Amino acid sequence: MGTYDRELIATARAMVAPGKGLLAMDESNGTCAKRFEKLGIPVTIERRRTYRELIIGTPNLADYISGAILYDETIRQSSQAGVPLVKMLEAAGMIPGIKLDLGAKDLPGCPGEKVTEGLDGLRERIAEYYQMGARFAKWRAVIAIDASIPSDTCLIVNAHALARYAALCQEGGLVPIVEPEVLIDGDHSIERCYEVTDRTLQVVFAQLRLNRVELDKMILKPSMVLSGESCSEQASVDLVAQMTVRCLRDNVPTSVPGIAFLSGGQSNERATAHLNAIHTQYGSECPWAVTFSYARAIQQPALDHWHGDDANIPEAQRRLYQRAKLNAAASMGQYMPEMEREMSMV
Ligand code: 5MM
Repeated sequence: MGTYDRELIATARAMVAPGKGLLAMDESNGTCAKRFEKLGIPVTIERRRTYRELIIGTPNLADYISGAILYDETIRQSSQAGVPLVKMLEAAGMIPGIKLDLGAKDLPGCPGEKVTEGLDGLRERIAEYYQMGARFAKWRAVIAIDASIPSDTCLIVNAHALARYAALCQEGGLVPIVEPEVLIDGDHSIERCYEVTDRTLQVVFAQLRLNRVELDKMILKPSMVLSGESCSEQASVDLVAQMTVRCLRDNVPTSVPGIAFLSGGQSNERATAHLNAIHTQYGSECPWAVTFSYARAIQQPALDHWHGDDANIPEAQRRLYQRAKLNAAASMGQYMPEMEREMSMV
C-alpha cells in the first residue's frame, strides 16, 4: 500500500459523487485576460481575485460541485475579508484542486502541434500544493485535428507527460485528473473526431500503464466525440452521446472510477444536453461514474453578467449556481431543455 492509497481512493470517489461534478476555474492569466478583455474588464490581479471569490463564494455551490480546479495565483489568494480562498472552498464543502501543467508549447518538428510542459520540479510543487490543501490536480494535453495531424509524435509525447505527471501526483497524495483534449477546432467530421479520440486514449492508457499509474486513483477528463466546430454537418445530440460512450468503452478500463468531461467550446446548453443524453441513452453501458468538469459551460453566464461590476455579483452567482444545477441534473440523466427557460425566469 502506498502512503496515500486510502486517501486517493476516497478523494477520487468524492470528486465524482452522484449528482455532483467539478468546476474548472484554473484559467491561466493569459486565458483569463482574453475572457476579461472581451467584456472590457480590467486585466488586473485584483479583478481576477474578485472574480474567483465571486465563484467560490456562490451560496450553496457545493450542492452540485464536488471540487474546484484552481490556478497557482488563486490558491495563494485570500478573500476581501482576508480568508484564504482555499479555506473558503473547504469550508463550503468543496475539494480544492490545482492545475499543475505550465501550458501547451509548440512541439518542435511538428507544425501546428503542441506539447504540454511542467514536469521539471513537479515533485516539489506537488508537495507544496498538498501542504496548501490541494487534494487533486489537473494536467491538460491538447490534440489538434487536421488532415495530417495529430502525429504519433504529438500523441506519444503528450501521453508520456500526462502519465509522468499522474504517477508523481499519486506519489504525493493528489488524485490526478488526466485531461487529453481533442480540440473542436476545424471542419472535420464526427467520424474523424472518433478516430483521433480513440487513438489518443489508446496511447494515453498505454503510457499510464507503462508509468505504473494506478487506474483506480485517477479521474479521466476527456473531450466528447463531436463534429468539428466548422463542419457543415453537425452530429445530433444522440449521435454525440453514442459515439462518445462507444469510444470510452473501447478504451477506458473499468477500474477508472470516474470520467468528468470538459466542455471544449460547446455552447452551455449543448454541453449539458450531451451529458444528459449519455446518461439517459447509454448510462447502462457506463461502468464508471460520468460527470462534468466544465469551465466555460458553467462560468460563462456568470462572467457575462458580472462584467467586472461588483453590484452584479449576487445575480452572477445565481447564474453560476443554476448552470451547476443543470449540469448536475444532466449527470443523473434528469435534465430537460425546459429547465433552461425556468432558469432564465427565476
Ligand atoms: C479553464 O481552462 C483551462 C485551460 O486554461 P489555460 O489554457 O489557460 O491553461 C482548461 O484546462 C479547462 O480546465 C478545461 O479545458 C475545461 O474547460 P472547458 O472550458 O473546455 O470546459
